[in-house]
Amino acid sequence: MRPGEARGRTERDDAEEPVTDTQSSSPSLENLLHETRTFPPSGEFAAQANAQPSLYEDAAADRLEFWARQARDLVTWRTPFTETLDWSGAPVARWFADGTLNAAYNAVDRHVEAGLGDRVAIHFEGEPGDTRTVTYADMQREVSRAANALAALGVESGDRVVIYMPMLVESAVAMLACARIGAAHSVVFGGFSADALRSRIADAEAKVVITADGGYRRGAPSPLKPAVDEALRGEGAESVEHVLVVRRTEQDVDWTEGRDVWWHDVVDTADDVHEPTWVEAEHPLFILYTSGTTGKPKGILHTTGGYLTQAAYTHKNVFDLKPESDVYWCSADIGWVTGHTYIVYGPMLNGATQVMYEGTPDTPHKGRWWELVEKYKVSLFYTAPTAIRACMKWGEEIPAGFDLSSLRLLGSVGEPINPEAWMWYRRVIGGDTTPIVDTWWQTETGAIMISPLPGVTATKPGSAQVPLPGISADVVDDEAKPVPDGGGGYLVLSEPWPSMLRGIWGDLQRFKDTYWSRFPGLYFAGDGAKKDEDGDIWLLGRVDDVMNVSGHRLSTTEIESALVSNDLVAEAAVVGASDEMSGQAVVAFVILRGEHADEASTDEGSARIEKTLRDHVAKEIGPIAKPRRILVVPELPKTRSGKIMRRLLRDVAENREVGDATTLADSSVMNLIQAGLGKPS
Ligand code: 6R9
Repeated sequence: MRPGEARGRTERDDAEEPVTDTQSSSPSLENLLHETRTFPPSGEFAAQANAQPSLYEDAAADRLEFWARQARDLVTWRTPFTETLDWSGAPVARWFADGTLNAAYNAVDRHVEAGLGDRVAIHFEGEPGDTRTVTYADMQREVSRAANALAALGVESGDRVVIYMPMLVESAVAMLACARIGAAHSVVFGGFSADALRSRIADAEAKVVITADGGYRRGAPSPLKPAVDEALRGEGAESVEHVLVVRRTEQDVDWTEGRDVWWHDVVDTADDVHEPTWVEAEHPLFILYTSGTTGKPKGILHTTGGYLTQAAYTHKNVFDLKPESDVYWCSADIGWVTGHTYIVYGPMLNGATQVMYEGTPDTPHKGRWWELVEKYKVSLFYTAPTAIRACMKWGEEIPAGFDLSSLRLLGSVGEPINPEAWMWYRRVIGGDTTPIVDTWWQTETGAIMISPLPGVTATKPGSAQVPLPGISADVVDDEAKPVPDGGGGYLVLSEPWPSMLRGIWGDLQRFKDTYWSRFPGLYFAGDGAKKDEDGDIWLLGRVDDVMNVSGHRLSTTEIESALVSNDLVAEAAVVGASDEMSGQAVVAFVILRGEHADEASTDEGSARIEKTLRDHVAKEIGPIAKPRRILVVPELPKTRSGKIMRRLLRDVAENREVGDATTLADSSVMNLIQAGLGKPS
């Protein structure tokens, strides 16, 4: 198991995990909803907190005025806006639309202009132990050089640049340099395969790809550039004119003359002064691809003014950031939205000092994270439940060996955090005192939406609790009616918010269909939720065909199509089975093509098939998507209309008695499946 940044890290990892044979030990929903422990803020914390109860009152009194005030207070505008929200083109919102600004100027330059140039922006720690300290003045020079270099490579405002990088200072610099010249960045997680990279490059029609020779993972250099070369050899990536390569590991790389350029050749030599391109508030800032319910990833589009406003507002209030004294660390990878909003934009907009760490939490030892907390005196720490659960497994004596007393607030994101993990996090990492903020949000929402406010909310283990001031969220039933306290249903967002997605790149209809058609006028998040007797919201996981493995979104359909693209497979069905460590684990049921069916009859043959298919999925999508188990079956359970009944397969995968199978077209199928797997039907 490789726990990792806030979005987990298992995907870069090929480590086999033991098959979980027992039923998930996670507490049942009923247990969750009877959670009675609460932790009111200490008087001391409340007195110094950025967030005060009046924030809720202000937002309730006039929501739009509230957001306009945040936008004016937290963001510097080149041209002030006069209109807060234009919802006439719903569901595509326009926030602060007649204002102009620049994201990189806001994240970097204005701090230097305010005399804070010597403040550390990033304490970088490489996995091998190399370090680099970057001040805001350094950032300004570096981002300006990179912006000049990109412009010299022909990148213009409105173009797209794909960034495929390890966790390096240059990754943040690259993102900000794009923003500085008005180009949209599209970061593709470094653990994704060449094929996944190619389809994203093609969809975004990127002009430049920024990458590195490699990065350090688990004590060894891990190459990246070869995947870019492979991606660009395939069809669909013709838009790419240049590949800009950061030297990190000094591994040998293939070089395409005229196309490939070294970062140190063109960025380090560029002018360190650059006038930002002032853009309209609705100018695209980035596209980030995420799994949907179909096989094709969605390019989630975010624009500038509203996104920056909510990034800064949430980072300031949810993490209680005091930029003069705090050291903040979000363990996410910049390949995920958490890394965008809570490493690059939120913290830097607020002038924070942060830690950025390249590697894995257990290299060279399982106390590496806590060693870094001690070394940099980290005070605010943000990670994912999957990482917390891994640390629980490693044992509390490991964090106990380090001085964690600098920590004053802990955050969680990516999946529901079970109360046990929440309590462990607070007690072992937080010294029994730190508030814990369990933050619910999505790539699509751009920034945190539901979370306790530290210093204000009495926290409750396992619940994300309340919409932030300015956010309208609710839980509704099938008829879109809000459920009463104690009831369950679907999580919806009922009013537009500044950092909301502005669409799916190139596919307005899919944007409308995916989020706005289930409940007209309401944004459907795809998550099931309950309201407890206090009205607090509990997230219960996805209700669509999206799985959450170690906090990563994976689509069942995407993995199914990867499996079927292999010659061995006739048909495949994928389910997310609950798993103690990773939340969910990918379990695939496959029907082999006739000529291969016999091969699976021996243990050796089925092991070989399983390995071939797991490797195939890793190649098609990335190691994160590798099924934990592959079960060869003679049939798949289908309804009369031909829909696979994944619910029944989930029962099998979780070793439960199979539920109601009466709507199956052929009721004997489940018996056949069970018999083939050696289980009593
Ligand atoms: C930020 C991020 C979004 C999905 C979301 C939900 C799950 C995220 C959560 C949570 C329960 C939390 N999720 N945070 N579930 N409690 N605090 O993770 O974005 O990768 O787009 O995933 O993650 O299911 O719908 P993204």
